[in-house]
Amino acid sequence: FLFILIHVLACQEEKKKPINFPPTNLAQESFMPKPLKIIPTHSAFALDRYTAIFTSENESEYEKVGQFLAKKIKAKIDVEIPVNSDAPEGTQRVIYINRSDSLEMESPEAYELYITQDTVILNSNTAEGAFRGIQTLRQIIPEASNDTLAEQRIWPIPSGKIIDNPNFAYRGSMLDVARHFFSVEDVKKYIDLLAYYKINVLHLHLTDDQGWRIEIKSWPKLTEIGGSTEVGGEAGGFFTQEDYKEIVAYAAERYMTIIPEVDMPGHTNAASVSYPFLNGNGKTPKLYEGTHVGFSTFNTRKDTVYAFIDDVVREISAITPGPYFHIGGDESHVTKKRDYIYFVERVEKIVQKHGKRMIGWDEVATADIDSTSIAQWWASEENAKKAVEKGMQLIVSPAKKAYLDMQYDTLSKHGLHWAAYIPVDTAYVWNPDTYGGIPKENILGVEAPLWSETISNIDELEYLAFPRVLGYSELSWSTEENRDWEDYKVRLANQAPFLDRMDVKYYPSPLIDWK
Ligand code: TNX
Repeated sequence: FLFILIHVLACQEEKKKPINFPPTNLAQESFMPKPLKIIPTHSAFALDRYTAIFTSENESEYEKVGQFLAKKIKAKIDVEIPVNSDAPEGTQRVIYINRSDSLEMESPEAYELYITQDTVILNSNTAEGAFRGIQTLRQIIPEASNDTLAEQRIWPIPSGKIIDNPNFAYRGSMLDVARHFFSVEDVKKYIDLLAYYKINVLHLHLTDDQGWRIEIKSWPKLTEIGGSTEVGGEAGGFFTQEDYKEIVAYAAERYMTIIPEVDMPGHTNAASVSYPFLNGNGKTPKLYEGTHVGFSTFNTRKDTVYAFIDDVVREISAITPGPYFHIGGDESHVTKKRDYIYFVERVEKIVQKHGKRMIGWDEVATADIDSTSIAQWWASEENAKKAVEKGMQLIVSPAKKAYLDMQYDTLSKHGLHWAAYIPVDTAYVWNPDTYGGIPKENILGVEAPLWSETISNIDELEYLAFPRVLGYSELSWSTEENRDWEDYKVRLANQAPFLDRMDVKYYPSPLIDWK
C-alpha cells in the first residue's frame, strides 16, 4: 500500500513540474479561416488526460458548447475530458468557456481566446461566439501527442491570444438536392465539415424541374410523383418533414441556419407533373431527367397557384426556425416578364405573411420588392445594382468565382464549365467586399452554391466542394488584410490530416503542396 501511495504522490509531482516547451508560434498555426488578430506568447498549454472543461455557470447553451468540444477532442485524440463535473484527480489545467461582456468586438459571433501554460480561456458575447471559438481551438490541437516533454502524453497547444470576429454575418454554401437527391446522412456530414470552417448557413435547393424533395402534407403528390426520379433516371427521393427537422436540429447544434429554397415560377416541372393545374407553359408535363433549364413555369395568373404556394410556404416555414425563405426566381425563360414581376411581388407577400424574409436569385430585383428582401447575385450585375438601388442586401455568389459545381480545369471528373473553370486559386483570389463595386453595407455575405447535375453521391460532392469551400469560408470570415494566397496555400495544405480523418474525398489540387 505504502508503495502505491508513494508512487501516486510521485506521479502527481511529475505532473506539477512545469514543462519546458520548445518555443511555439501561435501566429504560424494553420487556422482556417484566418482569425482577425493573433498575438503569440511562444509557450504552450499542455492538453492531457487530466484537463477539465468548465463553462459559464447556469448557461446550458455554453455547457453544450463545452460538450461539443469534449466530443470532438475525444474523436481526435481519444482523450475523455469532463465538462462541468469534478475535475479528474490531479487536474492541473483547465479550459474555461465563458460569457463575457467586455469583449473588444460586439458582434454575437466574436470571441477571444487566451492560451497560457495553465489555462485556456475562451470568452464570447454569446454561445454562438463560443461555438465559433471552439472551432479555432480544435484546429490547434495537434493530431499527434508529444510523448517526450512530460510523464504523461500531452498535446501542446501554442500559447497566445486570439481576437476574432467575422467579416460577414452570412457565410454560406448551397446544396442542390433536387437534380440528384442526397440523404440526411450526407447532408449532416457536409454540415459538420462546414461548421468546422465557421460556415453558418446551409441553403438547400429543395425543388427543381427534376425533383421535389420536401414533403408537403397538404400536397402529397409533390413527393410521391415529383420526388420519384432525378437526373439520369435514378430513383430520386425526398426528405419527410421529420427528416428536414432532423437536419435543421443538427445544423442548429452547430449554430448554422438552414435556408429552404422552393424554386419558382421556373424550375417547376416536377411540381407541375404532380399537379398539372400549376403548369403555365401550355405543354403536358412529364417527369424530366435531363439537365436543360428554363422550360417550365407556373401559371402566374391563377389564384389556385397562389393558394398552393401559400400552403407550401406555410408548411416549410413552420419547421424552419431561421429567418429566411428562398423563392428561387431564376431562369424563368418561358414566363413573360410582366407575369414574372407580378408573381415575385405576390409571392413576396406570402413569404412575409409566414414571418420570413424573402431571398431570391438576382432576377427578383427586377420586381418591385421590399428593401428587407435579399437578392442572391449569381449572374447579372445590372440586377445587383437594381437591388442596391432598392436598398436591398445582397448575397454574393458570382458563378465565375463562387460556383462549387464549376470544374477545376479541363481534367475535372465532375462539374460544368459554362461560367468558368475555377481552380483553387481563382476560387480564393477575389474580393467579395468590393466585388462589382457594390457598397459593403449592402452585402450580407458570401455563399458558394453546389449544383448537382453532375454529382450523385457524397464522394462526388466532396470532390467539388473540397477544398474550394474552405476558400469561401475565409473570404467571408476573414478581413481583406488577413487574406493572402501564399499564406492560405500553406494553411490549406495542412488541412489534409483533418480532411483525411473525416474521410473527405477532396480534390488534391496540384496547386497545393499537400501534407
Ligand atoms: C444555373 S445559378 C442555375 C442552375 C444550374 C446551374 C448550373 C442559377 C440560379 N441557376 O439551375 O443548376 O446554373 O451551374
